[in-house]
Amino acid sequence: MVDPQIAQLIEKEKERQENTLMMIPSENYASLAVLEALGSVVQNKYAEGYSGKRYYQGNINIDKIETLAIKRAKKLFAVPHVNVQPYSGSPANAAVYFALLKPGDKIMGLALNSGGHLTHGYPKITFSGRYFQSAQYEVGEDGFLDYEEIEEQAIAQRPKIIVAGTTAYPRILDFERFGRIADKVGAYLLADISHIAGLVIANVHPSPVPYADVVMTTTHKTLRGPRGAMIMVTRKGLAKDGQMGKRIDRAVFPGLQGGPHENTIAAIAVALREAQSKPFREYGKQIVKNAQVLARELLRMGFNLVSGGTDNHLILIDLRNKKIDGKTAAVTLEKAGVVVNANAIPHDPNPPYRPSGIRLGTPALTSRGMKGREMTQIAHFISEVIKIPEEIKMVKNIVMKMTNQFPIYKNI
Ligand code: DSN
Repeated sequence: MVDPQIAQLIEKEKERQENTLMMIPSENYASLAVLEALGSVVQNKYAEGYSGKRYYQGNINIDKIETLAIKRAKKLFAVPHVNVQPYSGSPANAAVYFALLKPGDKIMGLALNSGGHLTHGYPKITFSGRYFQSAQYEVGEDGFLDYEEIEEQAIAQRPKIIVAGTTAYPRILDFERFGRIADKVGAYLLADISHIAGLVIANVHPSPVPYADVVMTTTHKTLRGPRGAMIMVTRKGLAKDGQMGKRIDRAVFPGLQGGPHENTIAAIAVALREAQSKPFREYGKQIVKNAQVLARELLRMGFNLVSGGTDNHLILIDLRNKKIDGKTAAVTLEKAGVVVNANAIPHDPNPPYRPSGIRLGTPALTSRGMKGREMTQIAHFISEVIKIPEEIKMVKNIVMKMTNQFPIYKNI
């Protein structure tokens, strides 16, 4: 063995993943076929440029891999232009801004503590809030987006781009409405579907493609591929600017990135092939069914859920009535084998490191084949551990029994 220390740590990570309930809603298990492509010799190759126009020789196979990934993404999402090279979601959003905006232009996105993302214009500390002006919209007291208010804000703020995308919003996004608002104020619409791409494919969340100019997604969340991202230009975007695809490509390379990670791109191609299948669409539907059972049971146990429930893969619990903060709850649950993350709730009075909520989701549990029965049990585990921390050991044992019945690589 070349490196027993790392080998042992990887083995331990495998055991940890097998023996715990992975409920961070942005995480998932990539299939063995995806992992195989990711760990293949393709990673040895430099391929700066694009298929047929590389700055390095030796890309005969790489060109075919990247072309196939693009072809599959175009078909799956019904878009005319795709770039599969972004290293991940943040660089992908940076590339969209770099392509469409000038420094100082205004980005309007959902505030972080309303369930947005740092790259959606979070002020002062992120590139999106430092090199651009930013206007942030928020969810209302009921936890839902208020589209009339968003429209009023857009009219007052006149952003150059509106970002419709979330990381902790449990409800359907009305992309059609976002599209109308963007059109009204002459802004581009970027739909960041990183969390919900798999749900869009499964048809359990409306697609933004008819309404947005650009759609960005990471590839490792509900899409269940490797860690990477794709930027898609829609027909609407191309009709506005025939050069939009080229501008996006130039922003990714040479604007922001160097050599693309072609092993990741090969793994994205594999994930996209998997996502074309009927079982994947069934999987997407089951993610939502599972989340809704979990939400219903948590409500029955006296938990307050932001917005009162969920339409998608995630649930945001407001823990204030349970007299525990999100960080303490997440650390306690981890000891029982239930892995969630502490998360701000809308208008959170607590600081970001010790927020008032936890965020949990069902994409990874659903990949293991779990269904409503297990969701009901898991709601009980969560309630027990938060109510009676002395029960941690007992719950951990039951979690182990449950995870043993659902080996990760049986279904995928
Ligand atoms: N870090 C991702 C998430 O957990 O939602 C967003 O980038």
